[in-house]
Amino acid sequence: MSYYPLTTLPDYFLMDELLTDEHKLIRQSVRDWVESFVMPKIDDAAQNHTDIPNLMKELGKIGALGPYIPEEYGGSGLDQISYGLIMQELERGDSAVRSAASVQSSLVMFPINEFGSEEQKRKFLPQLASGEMIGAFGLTEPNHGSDPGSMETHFEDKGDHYLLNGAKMWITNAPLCDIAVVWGKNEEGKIQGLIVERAFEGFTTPETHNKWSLRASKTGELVFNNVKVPKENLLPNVTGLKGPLSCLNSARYGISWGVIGAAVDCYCTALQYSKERKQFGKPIGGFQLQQKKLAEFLTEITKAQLLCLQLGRLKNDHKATPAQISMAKRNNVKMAIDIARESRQILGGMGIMGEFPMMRHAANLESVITYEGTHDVHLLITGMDITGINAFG
Ligand code: TGC
Ligand code: FAD
Repeated sequence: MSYYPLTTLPDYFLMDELLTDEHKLIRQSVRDWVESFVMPKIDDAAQNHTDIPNLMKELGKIGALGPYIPEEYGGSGLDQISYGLIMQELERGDSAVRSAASVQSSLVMFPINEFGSEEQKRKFLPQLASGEMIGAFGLTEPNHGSDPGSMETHFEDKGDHYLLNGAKMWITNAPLCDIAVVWGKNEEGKIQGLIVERAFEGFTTPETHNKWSLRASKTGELVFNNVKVPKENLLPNVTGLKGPLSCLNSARYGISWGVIGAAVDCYCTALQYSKERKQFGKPIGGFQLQQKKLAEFLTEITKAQLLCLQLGRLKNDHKATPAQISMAKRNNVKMAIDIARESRQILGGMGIMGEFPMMRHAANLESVITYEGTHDVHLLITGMDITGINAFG
């Protein structure tokens, strides 16, 4: 249990005035759920390198899975700012909790809703929305991470089915998943998406152990050894790398909000502690060096909040570009990991204890700064956008 219950979100520039009552209601209900369901369990889960039991079903109950998916398919039909606020409050608890919701919503439900057939939508989306069914997203491979366009996973057309071979690595929820949206190359070398179901013969999902980051999240591999995939499990409405990358736009957007939650958890903890801890006869929050840290934390959090709010508006109007999303993901994750590391020091020795969140958030954010596109990759995406020159190759 954390020493300090989740407090109100710092709102230095009165951004709540720009939110609707529905936004604030959604934010509060997720915050209350995180405080009552997540906080009592998260430190043990992270210390013991295991996930929170029944997490996906509980996320489904509070409407955190696919919130922007139409209600006819089990979603809530909410806007993008609502999605961002949900991610923010989940990650205040832990990045592993937000990760579970990100993957389910943006990497599994999004492609089925965006690129799937009506049959696929009706078969999979309601169970994914309720959390009855857990999904995974297979893009990264042992030899291809930042460069998924060079993927080796491939499938052949065998008349009444596809034959899938290959392997994916670093896959969130792989050991738990009932289905996986897997990206592979067809016989023409074109990238397409297949919905691979756990029951398919030759499909295995070994777990990755010994992580020091996202310890409360199950990570693993997706291994395909002559897996027969029914033709009706191909996502019919997208071909090319833009398929998986469109899903990443949605997940990256959610992360840019989520990490504000982690940063706020660290900032609020350090601020509270700095008022209570006394050294040399006065609160450490009264020393200039510590006030400098706290003032800079709040400045950076406020800038990140404004960035996300405007990005959410652009996304609501379908005007957000992949490069804008990259800028927000890169900026906000760096903001959060810097605050997590720096705020830990304000607590002195206490800062390394599990009762306080900094070490857990800092360790988690080492994954977050790498996955969904590394810190470098997002810089190059912005660079390519402003110069018109691809600096990846
Ligand atoms: P490039 O030649 O630039 O583009 C190929 C095609 O893709 C299109 N495209 C995009 N479409 C939509 N959204 C985007 N963000 C897009 N970026 C590129 C592009 O328009 C083109 O379309 P077309 O029609 O002309 O074919 O491709 P490239 O091979 O040079 O690679 C570009 C690069 C490096 C930006 C891309 O490969 C990339 O983003 N790499 C990073 C990989 C990544 O982010 N992996 C994440 C895996 S999933 C994950 O980490 C989940 S973590 C779990 C959790 O979230 O909790
Ligand atoms: P690499 O691509 O090998 O990068 C190594 C270093 O090289 C990085 O610093 C990178 O920035 C740098 N680099 C690479 N290319 C360039 C370049 N052109 N210019 C400059 N620098 C470059 N993937 C999924 O598909 N699904 C998931 O659910 C998923 N979940 C994950 C969960 C966790 C906990 C983690 C850690 C990863 C997860 N990933 C997932 C994988 C993640 O997306 C990759 O780790 C990420 O894309 C980076 O790929 P890589 O690890 O192979 O690093």
